[in-house]
Amino acid sequence: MAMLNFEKRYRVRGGTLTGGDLFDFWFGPFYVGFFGVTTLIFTLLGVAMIVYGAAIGPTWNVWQINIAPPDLKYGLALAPLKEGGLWQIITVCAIGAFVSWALRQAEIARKLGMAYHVPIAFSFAIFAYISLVVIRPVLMGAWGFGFPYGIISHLDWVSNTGYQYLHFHYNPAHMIAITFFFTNALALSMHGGLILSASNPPKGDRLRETEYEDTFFRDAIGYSVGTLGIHRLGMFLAVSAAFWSAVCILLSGPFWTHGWPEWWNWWLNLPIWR
Ligand code: UQ1
Repeated sequence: MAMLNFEKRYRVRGGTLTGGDLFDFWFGPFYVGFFGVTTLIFTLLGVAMIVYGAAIGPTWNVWQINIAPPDLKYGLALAPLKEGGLWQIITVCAIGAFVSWALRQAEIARKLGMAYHVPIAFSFAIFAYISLVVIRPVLMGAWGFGFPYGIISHLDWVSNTGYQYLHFHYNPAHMIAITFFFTNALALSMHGGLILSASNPPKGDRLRETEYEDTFFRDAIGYSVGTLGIHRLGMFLAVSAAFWSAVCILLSGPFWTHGWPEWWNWWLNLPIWR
């Protein structure tokens, strides 16, 4: 791939978080960096363990392949490889790869003199994953509370875990998370639609400037959040969706063991009804 003419200007040494000049170069269009190498190592190792887990399992059907966490009897100890040990290694590799990727994003941002919004946003997704496979299992005393790695099996885990709390939709943090996910989709569809409608005109027609975007929403709802504001709103909504997802599962078990519908009894128990 030909290097874009402006790339040369931005391909500068330095800005690395560790390792100095080690791996401070590009491979084709990709920045390598220390954390590019660690991402690659963790990913290759993790994928190899997944393939090994599939190979010693009963099926090659991609929907049914399942690598389960250790039995609850192992608590927070290391388990034998074929009894959840693979799951533990894969989890370490996944976290290593995700964190490496975030740090690589941070190094690229530093090189370009940009702020850290991208790695910060990504870190919320990492936090949500770590909540499921590390923080909640540790709080509950066993790695067996982590979710299994498999397409169908992780869906079954979500369903089973939900039913353990009778009706997960009564979890207030789950309600907040869903509201953020839906509002995020609404905001992105409005933003994507607005930008395309103004800046991607049919052949022969002219492009409409930013003022048109503001005016559209002022005409429609009397308010425009602004061209910078919509991106602040977008990041807030997306990051909040991931954050409250993590909160809703961390509450379930470590801090609330009954059915979630029961949680709402606080309302019926208010002294104002007596
Ligand atoms: C908006 O007001 C705006 O500013 C002009 C955008 O920037 C291009 C947008 O993308 C959107 C979607 C809006 C409208 C959003 C709200 C919350 C009023």
